[in-house]
Amino acid sequence: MNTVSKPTIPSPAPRSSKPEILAEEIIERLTYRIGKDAKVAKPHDWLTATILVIRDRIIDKWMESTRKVYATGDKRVYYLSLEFLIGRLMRDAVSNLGLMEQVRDALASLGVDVSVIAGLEPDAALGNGGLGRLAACFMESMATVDVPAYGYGIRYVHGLFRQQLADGWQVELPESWLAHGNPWEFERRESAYEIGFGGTVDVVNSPEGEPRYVWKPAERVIAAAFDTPVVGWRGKRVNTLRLWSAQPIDPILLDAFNAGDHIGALRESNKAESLTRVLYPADATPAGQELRLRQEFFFSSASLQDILRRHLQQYDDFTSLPDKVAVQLNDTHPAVSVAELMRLLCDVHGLDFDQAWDITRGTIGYTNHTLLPEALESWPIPLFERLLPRHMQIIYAINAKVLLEARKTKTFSETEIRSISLIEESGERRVRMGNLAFVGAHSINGVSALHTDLMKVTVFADLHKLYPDRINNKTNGITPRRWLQQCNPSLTSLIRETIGDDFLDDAEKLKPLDKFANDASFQEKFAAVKRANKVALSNLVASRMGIKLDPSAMFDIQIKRIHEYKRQLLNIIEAVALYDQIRSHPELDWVPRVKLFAGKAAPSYHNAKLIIKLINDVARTINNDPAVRGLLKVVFVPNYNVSLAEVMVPAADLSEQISTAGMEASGTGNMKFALNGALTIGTLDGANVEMRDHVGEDNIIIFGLRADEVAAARADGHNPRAIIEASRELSQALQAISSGVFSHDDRSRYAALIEGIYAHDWFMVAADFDAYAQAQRDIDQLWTDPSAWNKKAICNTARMGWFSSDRTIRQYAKEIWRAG
Ligand code: HBZ
Repeated sequence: MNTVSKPTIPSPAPRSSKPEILAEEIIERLTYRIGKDAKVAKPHDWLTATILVIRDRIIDKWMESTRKVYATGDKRVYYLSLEFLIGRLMRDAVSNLGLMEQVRDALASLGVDVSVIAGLEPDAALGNGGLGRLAACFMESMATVDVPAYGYGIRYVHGLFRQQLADGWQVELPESWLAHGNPWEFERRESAYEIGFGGTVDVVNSPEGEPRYVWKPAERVIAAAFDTPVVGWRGKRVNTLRLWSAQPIDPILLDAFNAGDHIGALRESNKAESLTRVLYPADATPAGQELRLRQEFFFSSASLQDILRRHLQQYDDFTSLPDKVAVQLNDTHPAVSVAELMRLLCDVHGLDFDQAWDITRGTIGYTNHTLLPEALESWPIPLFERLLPRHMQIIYAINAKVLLEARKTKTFSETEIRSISLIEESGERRVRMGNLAFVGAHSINGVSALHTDLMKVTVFADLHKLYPDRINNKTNGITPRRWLQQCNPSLTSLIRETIGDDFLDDAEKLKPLDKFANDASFQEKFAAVKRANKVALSNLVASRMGIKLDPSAMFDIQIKRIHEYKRQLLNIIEAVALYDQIRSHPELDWVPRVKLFAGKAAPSYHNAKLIIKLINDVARTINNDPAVRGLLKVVFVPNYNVSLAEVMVPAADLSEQISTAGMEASGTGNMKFALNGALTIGTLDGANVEMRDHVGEDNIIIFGLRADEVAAARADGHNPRAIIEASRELSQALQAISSGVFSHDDRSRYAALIEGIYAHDWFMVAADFDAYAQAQRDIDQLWTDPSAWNKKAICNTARMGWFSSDRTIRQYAKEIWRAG
């Protein structure tokens, strides 16, 4: 027996947060890690050195957090998401550690301006829109409310494309966030797993006579882990975002190379690496391509293997899995996890099917983010079978079990049974990933109250009838650290001076601000902050686009992905109508407005790209028309991303949340604007409904058809032509656009787009136009009374605390995960 005792290894001394020490360490990193002399260091070198110093302050807490969960045996939460739209991390980390001033002073003592280097940090855009940003807010909130959690995703080499405008058209350029390296991440060479694709399934008899299935994949790649620490507010807990990168098993085929086939020698390597090279840029329609299914399985399998390994390291077997592990699926993108967890438990770890099924369902939860039937993922059976033959068998077995259960109740018609099935049988046979996620989860949640109610009567009506206690609601939230404290430091200071610091730890403690809504001197200060934020945005627009904005005009902002259901088209048609009125009635007192838009269109979404072009065509015409006298400006700010949102959100007077009712699952931009004191013009859709309940109906401007009315109009054959003819303003605006008033170079450019409104008006643009235009004029009226406006704006900030993602995460932890 080895009797040599292990030496006690001392822990490193805690790091100082004194500016002098920080400065010393920055120089140290610059010299010894980056290999640069301070005299020749470039701004990027200073950024990297600074991040390395900050990172050290996170690591102690990170290790402490990991040790704690081992010691306590607390349940761990795993958030599986194909997207994490994290944006920049430095300000977030420094602010949550409470080191803002110290880092600024340290850099200043070295002659470096923190805001300059902070602006160089790439904006990590590993996501498309709301779903990816929600995952990022959740990561920060899980650390803040002390839930031991891991985010699992893909380390895309290229995130969401950069958007440029060429003559008003969207052009996509590659984005390379890793070009200067990524000082936040740690590569974990020890955490690598094999991921298989294709091949065959062998059946062998176990000694007990049970058949055992052995999947023999034809292809294999390695999933390698890269970890990024995520710091919660006040540095309480540090969780891990673990992103997987695909690597070849053999980096180079030496035989081929030696035989002179230099390209062929790298074929395997290229193929593996292409798996995690780029994020699919579609945000509503499923990509439907083989590479996408490969990405989905790749990260699901790697994550589950990692989870099971960690569990076995601490516990004897998998019976305790549902008590110790919660896996949350962010939409259906990781839904293949249901079949993969079954495979790992049965085929690899030898559990029997029924036991594995109870464990799987006890462990997995599924969040749905859309009701649009065309947006629900499904995969053609031949493709699925070829890529994942064993998973296909498991899905058939699950399906048989579920359908038997349904039939046994004798309450389902054949039509209902067909809608419950995991297999779409009409037309091309396909695997329905939404149904797979539903049956494999103990909890299925929607992301706003309205969305959850609609789930029960639309997409999942029959599954809900079979499993009536599984659907639940978890209204989305946003992290108030990034979306108030960091993006709006002046408003944060003003609030602290006024009601103290409690709201920093609990956003619902913004409530006392309500008492100042009528206070003239507070109103003035609140308005001064808003104005300063508008000046900052104006400066950005001037420097990026050469357009001058008047900060005393109303800033009316719509920023989000470009989509017909989000109705940027309604907004721009109303701008055209207003333009027409300003020209016809120059004698009236028009309220000066700047209409700002930003957002990306999926590269293959023709109408969305056309809407961008239309906004730019209208902008050119209006902004150059002297008859408008600057009363109306339209600006499309290119390349919308998290960092741009952080400047635009605090600068908004009016927030446009105008989706066709019933189509926006929740929205989260709506919450960011209202928290920062913008008034919302919106439909009763998604979380707008609950925002109205919280801020009060006097403090939000609601217009248009409700979800049930939209459904009824669609069912009863809505007649847009009649509606258009009855509205002079609308018909003139549509006529102008479709006849080429804004597109002299191609007069028919918008004919088909506008014809869609006349022909079917699926998105209820015509149906809601008059109500929208009227609401805008009411808003103009309100603007002329600054005190009334400011009062409402203040009430919004005071009453939006409930929409903190801390509240959302606490609800997930208590009601779904039973963790934390
Ligand atoms: O998820 C959004 C919803 O549209 C929005 O209402 C909600 O607030 C948000 C968070 O719950 N959905 C998305 O952002 N969806 C995607 O980005 C997406 C990405 C890839 C897909 C499909 C959808 O294949």
